[in-house]
Amino acid sequence: MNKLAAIIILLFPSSLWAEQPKDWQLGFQKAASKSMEDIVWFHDYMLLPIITAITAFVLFLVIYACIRFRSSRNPIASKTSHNTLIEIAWTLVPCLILIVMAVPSFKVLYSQDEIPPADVTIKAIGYQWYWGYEYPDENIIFESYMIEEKDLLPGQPRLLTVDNEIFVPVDKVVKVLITANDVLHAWALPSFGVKRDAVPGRINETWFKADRTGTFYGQCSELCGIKHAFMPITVNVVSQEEYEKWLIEAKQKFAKDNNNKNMKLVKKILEERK
Ligand SMILES: [Cu+2]
Repeated sequence: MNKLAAIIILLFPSSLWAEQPKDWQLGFQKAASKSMEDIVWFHDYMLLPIITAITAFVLFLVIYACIRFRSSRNPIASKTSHNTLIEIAWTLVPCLILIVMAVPSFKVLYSQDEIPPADVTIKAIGYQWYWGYEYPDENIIFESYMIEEKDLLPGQPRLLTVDNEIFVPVDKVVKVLITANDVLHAWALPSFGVKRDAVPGRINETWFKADRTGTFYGQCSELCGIKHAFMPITVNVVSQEEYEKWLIEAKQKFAKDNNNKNMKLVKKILEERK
């Protein structure tokens, strides 16, 4: 029974995993957006069969050549060095394989690149070592730090839980503006098929449309220093009503003006100290 379960898991890895990485995971996390579904399809039904076929074919050729052309059977070695037909074939066939792969690959790439009119815009700013978030249209700004292992509540995943999570509505286009304030970071969320570099002095953009509710985890994906592994990303996908409820709370808790007021206060205190 256990063996059967193991075989099933090996055969269908991407369909079983939820929104966070699991021990001994094979394959992708479960897709939660059209664009990740396209990526999973491209990997499972295009790349994997092609890679398997090429590997099996090359293995067959190597074994065949070892047996058929072994020295005991061919005491006098052949001096053949050219075969026009084979040379044309082994140039053309890989070209055709590349063209066949390129068509769906570019389709996925362009669908990710063209951002539809956004319902929600989020700005993610990478810092050493946490993420800052801004909802520019809502006047919300906050910081999102990882929760240390000793402070985790039961059920909260290690190295993935943050203090302030992002909330987005389900089935809505979320545009993410991504930048950094010190070094290169990357904002990545596997279930949405999203990964973009956060570059200081430059704004990259991407988008996703989550097709189900839940909590989704990602991590910084650009080696950015000693605590690179400790700046996770948590996105709560909720219904429109819950999102609006959160907005009301967040506008009070994370109001941008308050933040500026706090900054003014800090500056005033610092000046007084001088
Ligand atoms: Cu980083």
